[in-house]
Amino acid sequence: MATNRTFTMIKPDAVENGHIGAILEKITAAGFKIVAMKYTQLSKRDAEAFYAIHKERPFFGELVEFMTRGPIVAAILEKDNAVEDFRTLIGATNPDEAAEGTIRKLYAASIGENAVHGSDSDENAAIEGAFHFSGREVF
Ligand code: RTP
Ligand code: MG
Repeated sequence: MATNRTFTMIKPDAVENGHIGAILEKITAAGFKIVAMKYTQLSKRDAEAFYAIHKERPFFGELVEFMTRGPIVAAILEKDNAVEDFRTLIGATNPDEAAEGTIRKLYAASIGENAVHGSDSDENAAIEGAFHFSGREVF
């Protein structure tokens, strides 16, 4: 995957609350092109693997429980400086600390249930995109 891509998930809380359309609108209005997208649900095994880096953290069990409780939207997004610009668009992990107008400020309820995921590096964007999509699902 090229380094002008990032990976996102619209998390179960935002899906449950009916925010898929509004979040996709914010993403495309900010200049991101959707190059892959699916509506899916993570198994416990998927979530444990996806978030393996956090497995020693106290919130790991809660995180896996949350991320598997309902469907998500997974997508690969393309834009210059995608990883950094997307992290700016979604805002801080804790919505109380997120800047006005960011997706987490608008749609997240708590640090745990925070509406969206954004890759934190080009390397992880490639790993996370490949976790969810095969080559022929990326356009
Ligand atoms: P993400 O990976 O989902 O884009 O979020 P992030 O980089 O802003 O935050 P990260 O540190 O990678 O944490 C991953 C996800 O774990 C949950 N979390 N819960 N209860 C807590 O203190 C806590 N801290 C993190 C959140 O869902 C966070 O997005
Ligand atoms: Mg992260």
